[in-house]
Amino acid sequence: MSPQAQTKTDLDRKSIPGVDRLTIVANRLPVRRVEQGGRKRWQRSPGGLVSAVAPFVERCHGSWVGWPGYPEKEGPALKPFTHEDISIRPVPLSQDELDTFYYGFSNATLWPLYHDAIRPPVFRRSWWRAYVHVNRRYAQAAARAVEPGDTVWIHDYQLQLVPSMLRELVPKLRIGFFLHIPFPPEEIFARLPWRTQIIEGLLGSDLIGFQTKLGAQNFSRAARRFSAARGSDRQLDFSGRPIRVGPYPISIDVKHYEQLAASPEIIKRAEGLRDQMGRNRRVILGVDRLDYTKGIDLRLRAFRDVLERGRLSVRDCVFNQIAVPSREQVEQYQELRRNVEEEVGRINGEFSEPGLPAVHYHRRNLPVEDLMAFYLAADVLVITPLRDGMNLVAKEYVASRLDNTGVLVLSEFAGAAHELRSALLVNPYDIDGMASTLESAVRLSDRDVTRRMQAMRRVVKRHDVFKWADSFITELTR
Ligand code: GDG
Repeated sequence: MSPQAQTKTDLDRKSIPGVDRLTIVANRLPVRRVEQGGRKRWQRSPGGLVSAVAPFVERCHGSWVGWPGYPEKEGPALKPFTHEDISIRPVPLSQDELDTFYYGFSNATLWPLYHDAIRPPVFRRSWWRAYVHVNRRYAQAAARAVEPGDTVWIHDYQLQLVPSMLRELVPKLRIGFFLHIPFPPEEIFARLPWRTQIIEGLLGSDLIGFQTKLGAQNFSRAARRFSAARGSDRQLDFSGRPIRVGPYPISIDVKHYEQLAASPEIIKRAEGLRDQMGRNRRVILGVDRLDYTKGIDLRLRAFRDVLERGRLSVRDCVFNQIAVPSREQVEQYQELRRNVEEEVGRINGEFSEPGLPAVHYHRRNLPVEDLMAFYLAADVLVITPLRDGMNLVAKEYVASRLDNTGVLVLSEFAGAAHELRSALLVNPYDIDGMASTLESAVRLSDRDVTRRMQAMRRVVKRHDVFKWADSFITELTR
């Protein structure tokens, strides 16, 4: 049975009480346009959100409102269409809207602000106006897709004004909102010139979900301070309506990753990687979007430290960094790329030996089969974000380690650290601490490795992405 067929069968056994029709509103549609043999067609997009949520929407014959993934061109607008039982409602965005709403306000204002202001957020009034305008367009597209009494689930930081805008357009809706990134502490959120509007936008929901308890608390506190909302960390009252707030940690399609990990083709690719990198060397792996929140530069700095002090050598280990290009139009991302590439060059220049590079740097988006082969080939996965909503890579690595081998080094500032307590937890700002932990990870006894991985696999298997979506929708429709 194919992974997808298996997943569908499992889901068909469940039902969603009280949900006849579900509409998802997200920045992107669940489909992307691909060209095959000179013909363009739509294909289901990969990724956790789509694989978790799409099966629910299919069963309800629901709709998905989002951007199709390319700038609007001159000519007739893309009309709604149906793809695999989901009614697709495209929201076209012009290049100018992408520059101001998406790269500007979403990714140069909100993204850094919500990640502890690791980079200074840029506050520009024209970007804010574009954010309001584009959020209204999403709300209008959603309003056209729904009927009174429907359930709507809105996703992420790009669309925080949509809950209240949509409620104004269609009052009798059940509206849920889920934030995939952290919600910052009150004193950081306080800097945002439009903090009250953002809070009031979110308060249009009936249920607001966050990755962690801390995120939920931060939001409730900010809501009480910057709006007229009153109540506790779990329930607020605003405009005469109750709004529930809580943690709903996202997860992955565990069975899908387990099936990929058992595939002979992927096992063969992993063996090939091991042969190429040297059977006697421990393989250390990092996998991230090339984003300054992910701590790639600090992790490489710690690896250099380990080599400099002679605690490990290129004969003992090799570091692989997969860095997926991301938001390259934003200046802070260009700067990060320069820093990372300089550090890789420096480490290789100082420590590589003929046939034994210290770091392999892959700046590309790999096919999922190749990514899985890296997961299987890696003795140690190093995930060291300075702040991360959850981090699905950590969970995917754990799901793919069917034989309970593999060590996870994980930042305590990733949402995943609240669940994966048996990882080797690190503070990514502490270079000495990270260097020692890297060394321990490479030298950890087999017994310890197995014990830790078994514990983490239990956690990940118990709470997969379907449980996540189910628990949110169940609470929303309660
Ligand atoms: C945001 C939040 C939260 C990575 N490299 C390749 C590749 N990937 C896939 C991974 C994983 C996904 O990308 C990355 O997910 P993360 O969760 O690690 O990070 P963000 O993109 O920052 O996601 C995060 C998430 O939303 C969900 O709520 O966990 O905290 O920041 O699935 O496998 N996939 C392929 N090739 C690659 O080279 N095919």
